[in-house]
Amino acid sequence: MKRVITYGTFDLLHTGHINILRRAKEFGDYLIVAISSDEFNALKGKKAYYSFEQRKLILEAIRYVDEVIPEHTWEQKIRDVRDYNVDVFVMGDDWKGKFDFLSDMCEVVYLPRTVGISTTKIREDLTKS
Ligand code: C2G
Repeated sequence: MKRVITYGTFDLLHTGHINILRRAKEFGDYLIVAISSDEFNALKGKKAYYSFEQRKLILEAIRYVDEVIPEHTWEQKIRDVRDYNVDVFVMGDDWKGKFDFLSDMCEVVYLPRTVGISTTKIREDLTKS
């Protein structure tokens, strides 16, 4: 059982999120998604439209996702990789290089972002329309 993990806010779910979740799952058999708590989002300077509980419910309904856990801090990744026996850590390439410190514990993969879509763009387009 090859175990994959990825992290994110996953607010206002869109095809960019679905693409990375589908592709992350292709690296193994079991995909864990650590979604940012509302408090951690504030640390990231983000205010999600959907609460943590709502984003968790939505992520758990996605066929590629096997388990959803909370992301509370930047530092928890090392512990998560260990405690969840993670084989592959996957993130979009806007994070390229930022998590290479995990490479002595698991495979670290950065995948190209889906161009032209983001939660920010959705918000902006909705505001304009
Ligand atoms: N993503 C993507 N294509 C997009 C938008 C997002 O591939 N058009 C990917 C991002 O690269 C990330 C994941 O989807 O891997 C989740 O994106 P966000 O919800 O914006 O998460 P982020 O704020 O990048 O949080 O500790 C890591 C952080 O929690 C990551």
